[in-house]
Amino acid sequence: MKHRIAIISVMALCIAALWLCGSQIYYSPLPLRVIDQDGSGILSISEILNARDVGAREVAGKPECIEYFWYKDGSPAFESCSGK
Ligand SMILES: [Ca+2]
Repeated sequence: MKHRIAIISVMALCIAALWLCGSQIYYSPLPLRVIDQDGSGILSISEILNARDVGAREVAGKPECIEYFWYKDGSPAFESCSGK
């Protein structure tokens, strides 16, 4: 019985961790290639946790564009233009 409870607890933790990672990626305004900051092709835990740590600001001279920047240092992460 104790083993069953331990297994169920570990499974619940794994599901919660997967849900957290998935929601971080899903709700991030950044594309996966930008979230993968080191370009390794694999998203690390720190990259996933940073995925939503971005702000948005207008781009001077480009009213149709929004620049996403990293909160940690204000450096630009990604620019999205509506293409009008
Ligand atoms: Ca990576």
